[in-house]
Amino acid sequence: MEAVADSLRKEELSRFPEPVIWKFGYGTAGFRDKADRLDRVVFRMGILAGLRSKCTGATIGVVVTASHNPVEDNGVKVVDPLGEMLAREWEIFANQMANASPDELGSVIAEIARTTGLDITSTGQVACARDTRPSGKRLLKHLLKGVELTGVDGRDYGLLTTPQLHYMVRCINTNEAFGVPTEDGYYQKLAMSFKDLLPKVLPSTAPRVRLDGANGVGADKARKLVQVIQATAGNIIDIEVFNDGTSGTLNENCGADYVKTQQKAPMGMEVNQGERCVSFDGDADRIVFFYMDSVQKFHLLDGDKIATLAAVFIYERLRMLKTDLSLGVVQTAYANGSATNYLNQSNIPVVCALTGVKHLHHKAVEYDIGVYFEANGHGTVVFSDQALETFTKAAEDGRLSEEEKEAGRQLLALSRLINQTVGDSLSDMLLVEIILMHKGWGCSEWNVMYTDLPNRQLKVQVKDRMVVKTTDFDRKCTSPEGLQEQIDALVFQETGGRSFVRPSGTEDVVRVYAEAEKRAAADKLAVEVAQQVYKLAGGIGGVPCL
Ligand code: G16
Repeated sequence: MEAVADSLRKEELSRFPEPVIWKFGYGTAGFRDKADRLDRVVFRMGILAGLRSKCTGATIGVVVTASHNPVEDNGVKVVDPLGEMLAREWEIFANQMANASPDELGSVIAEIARTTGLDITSTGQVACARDTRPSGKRLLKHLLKGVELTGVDGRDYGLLTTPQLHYMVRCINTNEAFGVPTEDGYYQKLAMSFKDLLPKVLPSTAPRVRLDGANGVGADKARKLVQVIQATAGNIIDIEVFNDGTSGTLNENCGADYVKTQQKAPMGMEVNQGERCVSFDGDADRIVFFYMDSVQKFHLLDGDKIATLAAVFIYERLRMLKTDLSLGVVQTAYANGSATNYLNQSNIPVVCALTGVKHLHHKAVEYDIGVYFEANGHGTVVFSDQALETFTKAAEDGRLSEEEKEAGRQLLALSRLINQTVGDSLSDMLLVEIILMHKGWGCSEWNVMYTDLPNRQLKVQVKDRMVVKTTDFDRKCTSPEGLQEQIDALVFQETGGRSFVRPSGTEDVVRVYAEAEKRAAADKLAVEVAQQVYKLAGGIGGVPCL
């Protein structure tokens, strides 16, 4: 073992002779930073993924992406065997490896091997992919080199959305029970399930969707998906793609994060009254919907609205089946108060988790059907084996009515349409489209399920964002001293007010969220809380404002 670790150390020194100067943390979704600081970390994550593959005896995935972050950033996310996020204990190993000095690296690797009992001589496979960032190719090469040095086979899938890579990993490790591990296999699975879910009476004209691809990898993949749907099921949905990266910059004035946080339509896309629009983020793992009404007012349908729509659709069918399967919705502190109230009133259990889909996913699998979405549009639905078995039996049970059998068939097809491994813009878009078709709704009918409380998100730059510490799923802050008291006092002044702050796990900022009954009050609360963060947590740059 020591000999292997030592040769890795020597190989690294020859590639990256400079000392380790940046401090990295495996944040909300892996390591993220300016791309030019990441070469060594990505190389080391190749080694880590190789070790993880040896340890699990399964294929591990790695995506080079910084998702919603600006184009000059990049990042690396490791994907576990069933397409889920990297196990917590390996996040700790990832941190140790990323921050070790070149001289310590060998012993860190040897310690990981000892602790996990992995056989360093075994083989394995790591599936790698990247988004469209200019730095992606260079970083992917480092990644593959790191994998190779562990004696594991590195497979380069090239340009994929993050959820597509999650899908590949799950397919490979389940011997294709989840699907065929190719890009075409992914489109075929979605297209077939979409076709299976079509209502008996189709809308008179195919739904039309205008798609903001954030100038990222999702734009081209959406076009490919549409082609496969048309070949499979005919012209049943019409999707026009904007911000496809041919002229604009990745995530700049466009994409799901921009639309959600700015609460306005992206640049690069003309939005006419009533048209259904969607925005993906840079690696297509988030989606939000939006439209303009007759007075050109912008309306956002975010992750909360998607979760509610999906949960109600599933709930109605579960009631038809009269099963005792459990259904629950997992949200984060960012969930709009109105969404939580609506679910409570609909008798659908709802719980809160820490920000980061990895946390929501863990909670969601506690239900037979767990719907989880972050308000930012990142989420999916997971189904237990028992739920799938129940739907399969119901779909074919001659003792049930046609309606009941149909409910079973639809839930089964839904479980295939949804990318259960992680939030997936393409799959989530089809999920919403099919539910809207069944309900005969457009965005405006969907939007009136409940009315969002006006809300505002801001970012505050501080010297060290980690001085902000939180508890109660981020809803209260315990440090710096006195900040929570200030927030409480400000919230107290606003009707329906709620606010919290937390350090971002993907950007070097503290995030501020505020909601209240009136738009002006939500904006005022957000600014005032941000100013307290600036004052008490060591703000830098300008004092926060709208
Ligand atoms: C990532 C995570 C999400 C999280 C988001 C923002 O999204 O996957 O779960 O909500 O970051 O995290 P934070 O507020 O900690 O910066 P993405 O789309 O960038 O991968």
